[in-house]
Amino acid sequence: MATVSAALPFALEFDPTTTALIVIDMQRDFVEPGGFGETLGNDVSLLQAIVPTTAALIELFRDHNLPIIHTRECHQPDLSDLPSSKRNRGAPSLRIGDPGPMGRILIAGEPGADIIPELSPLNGEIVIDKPGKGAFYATDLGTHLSRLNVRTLIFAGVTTEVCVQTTMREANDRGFDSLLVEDATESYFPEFKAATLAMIRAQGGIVGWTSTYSQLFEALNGKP
Ligand code: TIU
Repeated sequence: MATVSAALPFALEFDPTTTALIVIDMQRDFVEPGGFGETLGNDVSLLQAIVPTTAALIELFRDHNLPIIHTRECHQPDLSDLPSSKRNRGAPSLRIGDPGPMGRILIAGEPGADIIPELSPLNGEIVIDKPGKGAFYATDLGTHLSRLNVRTLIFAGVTTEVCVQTTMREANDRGFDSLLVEDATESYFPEFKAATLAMIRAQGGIVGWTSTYSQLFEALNGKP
């Protein structure tokens, strides 16, 4: 067993052999200019700050030979998995499926839907394409986690209050213990990130735990 002693709202004890890392939607469409995030009116440069810590977190799991799952929010080229409510919401400069500078916005197989090169999955790591904000909805994520006997999920990625929080809540309802790594997640809205971290930890960890990367590192490797 390992313990993240400084996790909030209290120490998280977990078994590393039944733990996986899930990196949510670190795609060019959210992190780079010209993609989905920017068409929604966001300053995507804010998200770039977490890339080095997220890369270190992925390396930590690779070093321990623990499962790593990468997700990508994207849709089929024929848009058959895109509800009209999602396509038509708001007033983006480009809608999902429209051609943009990184290919069609949020479409599987287009350059914009790729994970950013700094965090590219290695062969053997699981990549889940998901049509929703939550990674369990309409995917085989649950099947992978049962096959791997995973009980604890460590979360990273973007955006904190949208796809990360939605997936963490889905995981919570399915009986997983979940910890979000604070410096490996980001939002276009700093106040929403802060609120999400507070919500997760509130009421005795109603959704799960939070910690920093170095606190998790210490739990897996001992003090540096
Ligand atoms: N818009 C926003 O903050 N997020 C998303 O649309 N998707 C994810 O969070 N991945």
